Amino acid sequence: MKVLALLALCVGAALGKATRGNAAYTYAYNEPGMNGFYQLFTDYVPNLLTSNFDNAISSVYQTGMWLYYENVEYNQASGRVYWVHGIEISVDFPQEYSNMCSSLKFVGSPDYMNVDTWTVFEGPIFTGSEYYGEADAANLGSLTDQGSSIILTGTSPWTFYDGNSWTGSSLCLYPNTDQDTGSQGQVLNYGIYPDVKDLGITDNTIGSVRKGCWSKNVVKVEPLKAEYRGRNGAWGILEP
Ligand SMILES: [Ca+2]
Ligand SMILES: [Ca+2]
Repeated sequence: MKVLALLALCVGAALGKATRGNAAYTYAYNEPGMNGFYQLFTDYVPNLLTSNFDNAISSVYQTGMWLYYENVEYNQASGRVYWVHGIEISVDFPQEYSNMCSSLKFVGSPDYMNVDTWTVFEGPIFTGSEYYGEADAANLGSLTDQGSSIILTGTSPWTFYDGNSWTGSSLCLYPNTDQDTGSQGQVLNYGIYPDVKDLGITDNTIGSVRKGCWSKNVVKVEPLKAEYRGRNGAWGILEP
């Protein structure tokens, strides 16, 4: 039994990232205006029942980018997703959108702010499992030819290819859809792409990723629709 438990722990760790600094944290409250009970989260939580906080979150105070999912396992079953990014940003979720979160995770480096990273998600609107990188990748492991949405952090562009080992058709994405500036002048940059089909990428075809822009196809997109945008952060609701 002990071996089994340990094994489960290792697999779980591989499915998420654990923060070791202040790059990503969220205080989640069960009442609006950062009132009531709260919990501090710094890691991925695939099921908030385990934290005794399922369908409880009404407001948050956070740094970095966090995704809040209506269902467990990052919406293994289809549902809403809230995205929130910023530096010491507070968000009151609207009444009708409160008390729905059943899993959550952060996006980007676990260690430092604004590191050059890319994350490819299995489903659109950042759902399902993910593949995370801070460097070139000749394939995306189990998510090779599975990617349906992408988030970039930091300042570097990345080239995405439909073949393994940087072959096939390609395009460049920049982390330029969103930018936050903190009170000390810290900056966070994001490229938030909820559906690869909107970028001209065929769904489930991403085979490799390379740092820098190595393609003549450079994607330009409209800013992501947000519920709120301010100097130090923004947030929005994505519906499946
Ligand atoms: Ca829920
Ligand atoms: Ca997919």
